[in-house]
Amino acid sequence: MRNNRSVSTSRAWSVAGLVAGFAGLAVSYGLAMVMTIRDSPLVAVAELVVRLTPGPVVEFVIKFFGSGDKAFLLVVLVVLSAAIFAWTGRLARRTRWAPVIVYGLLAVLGGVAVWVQRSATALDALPVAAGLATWLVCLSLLTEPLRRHERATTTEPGDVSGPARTGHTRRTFLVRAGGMTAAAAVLGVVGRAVGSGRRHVEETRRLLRLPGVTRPVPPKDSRVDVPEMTPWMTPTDDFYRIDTAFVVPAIEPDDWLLRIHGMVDREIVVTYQDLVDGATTEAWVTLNCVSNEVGGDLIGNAWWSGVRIAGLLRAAGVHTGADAVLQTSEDGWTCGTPLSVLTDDRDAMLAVAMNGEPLPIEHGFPVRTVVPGLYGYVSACKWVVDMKVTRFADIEAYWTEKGWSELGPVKISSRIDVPRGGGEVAAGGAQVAGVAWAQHTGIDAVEISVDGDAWTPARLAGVPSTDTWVQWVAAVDLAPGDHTLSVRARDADGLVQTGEVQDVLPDGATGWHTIDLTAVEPGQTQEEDG
Ligand SMILES: Nc1nc2c(c(=O)[nH]1)N[C@H]1C(S)=C(S)[C@@H](COP(=O)(O)O)O[C@H]1N2
Ligand SMILES: [Mo]
Repeated sequence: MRNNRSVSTSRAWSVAGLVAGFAGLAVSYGLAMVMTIRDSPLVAVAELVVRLTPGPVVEFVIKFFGSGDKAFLLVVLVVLSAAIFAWTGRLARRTRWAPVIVYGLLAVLGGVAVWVQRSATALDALPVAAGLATWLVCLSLLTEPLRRHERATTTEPGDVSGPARTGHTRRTFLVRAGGMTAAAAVLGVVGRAVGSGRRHVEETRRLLRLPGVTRPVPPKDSRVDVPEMTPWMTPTDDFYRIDTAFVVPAIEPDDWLLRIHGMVDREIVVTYQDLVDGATTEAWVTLNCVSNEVGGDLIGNAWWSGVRIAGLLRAAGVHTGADAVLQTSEDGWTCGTPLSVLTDDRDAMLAVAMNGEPLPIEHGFPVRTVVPGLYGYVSACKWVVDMKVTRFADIEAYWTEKGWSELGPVKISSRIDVPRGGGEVAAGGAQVAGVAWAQHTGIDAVEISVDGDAWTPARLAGVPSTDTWVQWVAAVDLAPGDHTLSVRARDADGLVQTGEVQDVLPDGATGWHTIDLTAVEPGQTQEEDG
């Protein structure tokens, strides 16, 4: 009997800790939403964890859980928080001050995480402070009836008031815990609804008209006519997405400013209207990620519209001796881009549109950088708000801190898209098709090899410039049985894609994309089925 009661009471203390903890989190989240602060404390902590995680571990996690899928880390943090909250509840049973210290430490962690974000101001600490206050008040409101209950159940035998009093304290506890849980849930939901920062930006974006931006019209000869072949222009919805933001920045175009400073004669501040009014540059550019493995799909080709960065840098007057531009995004991500690629004749631009529409929020709305010929991690800054002309010797950027290479020129590569690897094809003549890329150098030839035999040339489709991928197609003859197909490309400088296998770290994967397939006699698959 006594045992039972103490178990259930210890559970009640855990519940007190849990309810108080989540009420605190809900208040900080709701307030962050209402104040349209992108980083609620939990999100800020998640981003801080990723920032402090070594490169190879991040790479492994991306590989294991899929890029872009960050929900996993948030779930881990919520579960971890729940465990800590419950534990503080049980701590409160023994000492009143221990949970205060634990909560204080957690609040400091949340505060620091919010603080390290570039755009954080003193106001951004308010949600954390309010969360902490809520936490402490809720915990004391919940533990107070529990303390009374414990005193009541340990009174001397014969004290008749005991049972009545414990019934009363239990009710008080349940009513308070239930009320707090409901209030926390309502707060979270209301905060999300009221703090519609993102929805408002979504609406602004929908109504934007960009006069200089034209519709994408892929060159007629850019596609090989093969069923199931990847489109040459990647539809915006299918375009790969990579970033470190757990909640993407929602920036009103009217609030957006880009500061160009550092080793320049005069600092420049660019507004969104400046870009809309400026001379529009439009180009097809294939963007790819350094983390794209051989045969991978972290690559896409789009029609970008924007303003050339070279002109802006010229207006700022770059000092001799500078060799890099440190770009910073609204969410505090950074990359170091060679000054040379931003000032030469390529279409390095501040893009405002993708495939003829204002940039999607996930792809950097309202403004991002696009630089042909470089991996995204050293050039394609989304939500860009700051460009500092500087020297590579003086800077570190988000991914170089984690062990990725300082320079990230795209490596020549090629991929087989049709047929898909691992499947069956009809024996006899077959069409093999795919893409190859060496942005800003250009692809001169693509060759394929069946079962390691001689390399035979594929036919190349057309391209508007050297800055996009090129589609290729080849006819092969496959005898019944298992086969492997490999592809390699040669660039306009005569460089042949190496077969030497290298991992994506530190500067991009190498090796030939190779697929396995089985050629079957016509009718054979049906026989197997029957
Ligand atoms: N602000 C910000 N910009 C960023 C990143 C990021 O994490 N944050 N990731 C970069 C990387 S690694 C790549 S490959 C490209 C991907 O751009 P996309 O998501 O539009 O395809 O964005 C780059 N720009
Ligand atoms: Mo990337």
